[in-house]
Amino acid sequence: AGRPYELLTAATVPAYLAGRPALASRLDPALVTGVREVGDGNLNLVFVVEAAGVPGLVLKQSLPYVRTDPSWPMTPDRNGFEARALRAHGAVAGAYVPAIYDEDPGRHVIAIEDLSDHRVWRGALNEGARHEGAAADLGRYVARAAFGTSVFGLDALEQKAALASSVNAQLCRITEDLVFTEPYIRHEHNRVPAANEPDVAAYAGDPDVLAAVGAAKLTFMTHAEALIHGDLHTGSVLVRAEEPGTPRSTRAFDSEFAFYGPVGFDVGALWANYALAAARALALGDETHATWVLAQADATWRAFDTQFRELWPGRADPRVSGDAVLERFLAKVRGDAVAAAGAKAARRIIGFAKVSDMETLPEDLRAGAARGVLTAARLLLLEGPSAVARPSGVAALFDRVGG
Ligand code: SR1
Ligand code: MG
Repeated sequence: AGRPYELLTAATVPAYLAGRPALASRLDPALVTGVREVGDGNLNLVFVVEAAGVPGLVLKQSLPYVRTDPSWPMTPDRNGFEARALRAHGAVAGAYVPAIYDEDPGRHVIAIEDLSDHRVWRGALNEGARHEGAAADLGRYVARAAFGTSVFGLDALEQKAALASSVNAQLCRITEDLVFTEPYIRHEHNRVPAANEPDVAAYAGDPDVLAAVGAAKLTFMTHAEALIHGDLHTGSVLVRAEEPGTPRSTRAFDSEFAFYGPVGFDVGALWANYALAAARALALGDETHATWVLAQADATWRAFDTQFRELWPGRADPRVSGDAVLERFLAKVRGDAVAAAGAKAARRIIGFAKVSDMETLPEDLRAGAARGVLTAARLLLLEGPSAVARPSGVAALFDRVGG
């Protein structure tokens, strides 16, 4: 067990601010008008600090256990990884992440930019809202973070030092278990409505699915390409639509799972969550929204591809890394993304961490939506290479699922 530390409450936050010089100089504790605890994820405490006449800020504190299951211990050091990722991604993709103001390793607190004028994308998608440009922004975010933290953007010695200090073993273990293992074995974390039990048995019992998931797990565990976000679902994205006088903004937050891993894992996480949002919309009979959501898969990919190609001429070591290397790398990312998308979609149906896209559907619609997601996951895992060759990628697969 780690050293005990004091958890914050809304009442103790102003005194905490006063004791942190980096924060007190930014936000005078006397100006604080309110503190709200808004954490709705599986892991952390999140406090929005509001102030009179000056920008507020957000404090995020790691609990030493899983918030949604306090009997499950979890290293609070994880927000050190988040701090490192916010700084590294902020340096190369600053438009797409919250600014970080302070890191307190003793109490496992980070202070970040208040983005209360944004909303969590998952909730917006669930309501049928369409944030144009967000999917492309995320493609650019993944590309800039991937290029800038890899051997393409860093000197080889610098990149190895960054990699060594970003080994996030305990959080990676969670993904290895929850995404790539538990849905395929009998496990107490798994929870499936009775109506979907045959669907899950067919999916998880298919040896081809298992082989594809095993290969994707190996990729996740061994391909240290770049400092990736590591948990880039739509609940880890804040969006603000463009309005007169206010530009569009898209920010990836909650990067505590960041580590040097396969770039395709981040792209695939987005695709999986578009699939979940689309399955919800289809279940509710909103084909227009489902079609829009699925089109976001191509939007993310095209923006990723374009941004990465734009960065390529600036690569650190072009001596033997010509354009053929670029083409091979992009094809690999796409293949890895398809497999990751399959695994990430299925885990939300079978495993520990469910998503509101499915959970807030009326009971009678949930089983059909979950079945659709599993069918899509299977197609993604089994038809990976041929699926990615098709121009409309994931959307084509969903056309088949829908039809
Ligand atoms: C115990 S953590 C469960 C999940 O929450 C995070 O958002 C990750 O997706 C993780 O797998
Ligand atoms: Mg999270």
